[in-house]
Amino acid sequence: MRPAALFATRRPVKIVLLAGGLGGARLAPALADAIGARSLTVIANVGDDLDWMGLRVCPDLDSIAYALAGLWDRRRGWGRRSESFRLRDALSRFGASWFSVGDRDLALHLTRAAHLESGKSLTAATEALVRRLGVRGVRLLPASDALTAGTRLALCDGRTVPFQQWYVRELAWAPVRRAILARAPASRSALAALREADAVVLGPSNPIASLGAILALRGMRQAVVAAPRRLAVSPVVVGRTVRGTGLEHHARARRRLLATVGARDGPASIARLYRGLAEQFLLDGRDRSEAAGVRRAGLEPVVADLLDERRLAAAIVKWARER
Ligand code: FO1
Repeated sequence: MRPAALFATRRPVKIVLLAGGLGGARLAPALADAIGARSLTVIANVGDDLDWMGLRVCPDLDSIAYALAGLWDRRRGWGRRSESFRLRDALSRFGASWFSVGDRDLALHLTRAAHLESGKSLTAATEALVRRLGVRGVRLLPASDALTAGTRLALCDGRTVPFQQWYVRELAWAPVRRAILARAPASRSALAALREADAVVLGPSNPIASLGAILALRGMRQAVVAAPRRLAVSPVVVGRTVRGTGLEHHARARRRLLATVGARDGPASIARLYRGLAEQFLLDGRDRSEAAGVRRAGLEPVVADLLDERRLAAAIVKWARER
């Protein structure tokens, strides 16, 4: 007789990934390939959302949607590939275009506006958009359907500004005193996905502006903690040099925001922010020296290659399947 264990079918593991734009767009497609698209749900930050020319723009949801559809502009780190900016250039004549919306991207924002105008929730609008982009299997959910104002930042110079003004218009140069995160209710779709999850992954995203904004939503933190297994992924690899203006900009924003809670931009310090939320913390092999600090923060360190998405996804799936 054949040994039963060899032929026992493995129950699919349901993973929920909480993420911002850049970290989510890099990891979600690789994770979908590694675990199977139907086993993955992504809950995206909406704290970065803005009202642009009367249209709701959702940078994090959209980056992840484009990435899952194979359309994301990886080099730029936002928006879609093969983009043109004729509208942006035309708008600049009128002195109003620090936020560069691409021509093709605009089609998505207009369609979302029509869905929202017809009474659809952001969850339902996102589902319709993602389907039209050709994404199959993976569910992409906004962290909230009820956000009326996104993240605002109280700057050290005394001003309080919307997140995108600081991040895009001012390139995240101004030191920040405090991030003001919205306390709107978490979306029912996100809470339902978390209830059904076998494993929750706090993605390699900004711990304040992305994950902090998701976790600040009403009901979210309790739903995450109730999940059977929870892993946080370091958003930083200390042992590599960040090159490229886009990545430097992103890292500067993270450093500035971490400083508001007295944290440093390194795995051990970031792990401390996830104490009581995650049980394990995934850090890069180049940052192995931080493992003891991660353990002192109360999380069990797991080492993987964070710069190679395929390997990172494989390490997450291996962790999720461990019992
Ligand atoms: N980021 C920029 O640095 N400059 C832009 O002009 C810009 C425009 C933009 C338009 C649509 C969109 O979905 C995202 C856009 N982003 C832009 C990126 C985005 O605002 C940030 O990367 C995230 O909010 C930070 O997570």
